[in-house]
Amino acid sequence: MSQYFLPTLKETPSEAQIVSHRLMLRAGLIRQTSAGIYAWLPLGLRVLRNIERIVREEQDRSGAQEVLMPTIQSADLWRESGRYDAYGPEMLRIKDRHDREMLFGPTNEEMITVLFRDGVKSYRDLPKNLYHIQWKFRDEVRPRFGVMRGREFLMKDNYSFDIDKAGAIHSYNKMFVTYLRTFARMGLKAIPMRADTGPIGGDLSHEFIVLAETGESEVFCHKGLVDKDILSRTIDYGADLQPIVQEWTSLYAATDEMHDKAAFDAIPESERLSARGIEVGHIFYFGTKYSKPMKAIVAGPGGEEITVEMGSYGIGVSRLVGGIIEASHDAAGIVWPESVAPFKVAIVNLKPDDGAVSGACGKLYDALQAKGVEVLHDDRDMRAGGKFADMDLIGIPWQVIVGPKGVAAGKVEVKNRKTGAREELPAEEVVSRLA
Ligand code: P5A
Repeated sequence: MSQYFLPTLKETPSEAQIVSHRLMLRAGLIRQTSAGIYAWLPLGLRVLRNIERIVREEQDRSGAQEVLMPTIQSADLWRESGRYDAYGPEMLRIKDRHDREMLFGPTNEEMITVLFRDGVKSYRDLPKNLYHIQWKFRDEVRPRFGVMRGREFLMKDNYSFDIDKAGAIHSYNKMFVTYLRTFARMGLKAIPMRADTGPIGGDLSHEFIVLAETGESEVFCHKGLVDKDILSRTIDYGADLQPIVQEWTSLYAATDEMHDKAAFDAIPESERLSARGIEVGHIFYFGTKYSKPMKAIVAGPGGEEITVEMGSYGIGVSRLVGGIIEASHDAAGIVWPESVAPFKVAIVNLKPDDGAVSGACGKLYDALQAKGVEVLHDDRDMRAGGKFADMDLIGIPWQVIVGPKGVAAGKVEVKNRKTGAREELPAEEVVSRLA
């Protein structure tokens, strides 16, 4: 840590209105560079990458294939679908040196449709599901709450192509289940709720909502969904996923745009929940909205022309960093779930100028690293109180506290950030315990 770029703040930044934004600034995860645009500092970037990794692993597991499309797109591409004029002031429109109209992509339905159209000609090549993890720009009217509603933000977006509606619904269900798994792995309870389709289009859509008082969305659901275990078991993606989707959609859950007051009021009052939440993911089935005007057509078994059925699926990767903090923090700071934590273990060196203590810390550091455990060593020359406060603020799941008395007795103290539980352990046991 004496060498790490970790500019923590003692004061609460006045511009931050919600706890995750305050903690992200205080813990040195991000810095704002323009309204709604952020630089990721080393600690924050590690969390962002961990979230990305989980998203990627679950996409790959579902059978989706990763591509990488550019951030800059041509206006003509969007004229093909008719969305160039429809999108409005949220789109950042730019001109290149030849006066050609370009834009910073707010989403990629058009671009992927062209890639598909040029690459797939026969029904035999279907289904296809392509994803990428790429920066988007939306010139939001009110960028706020840090990375929660940014103007530039990282999204995982994927796009499914099927021969018919039944196939497209299967792809939709697959992503529905993939999202349940993805968010569960991040320690989040994200509830699928019927949602409005807005500028993306279509008539079937779910938002994945993490309940939080500071959330921007107003939502209504059956309490049974909150208590329900988000599934984390292995899923056979080839199998019929309808029963799992059914399990989640048979109880009432909707965002305010789709809210059906009469249906909600029919639920016994003690089982109704109206709350606020954070939209961490959003999935859409929109059929031929893009494939028809853009002529994404394949040849069917008899040579007939088939316009492909599509869906698109988004996860707010950068928003999730804030969302996870909203769901997991206490008065002292962030409490990272292990799966996304920037480091799993932090060694708190209470006396860096004491050779025996620093020697013990160095040995522990090397041993943990050799076992593949991500570890941070607080070797800074400052008083213990400040170190403990910083460590709780940045939220590393396990703290190993090493001081002169313990070292003399061959012992260290291990503290769990989440529970606060402390345990004295022989130094040589720490590695096997934490690895
Ligand atoms: C689905 C993927 C789409 O754009 N097209 C491709 C579809 N959906 S969406 O709902 O508009 O966005 C997907 C997710 O991106 C996150 N998100 C944001 N995160 C931070 N700042 C923003 N301004 C922002 N806008 C959207 C959300 O998590 C959303 O669910």
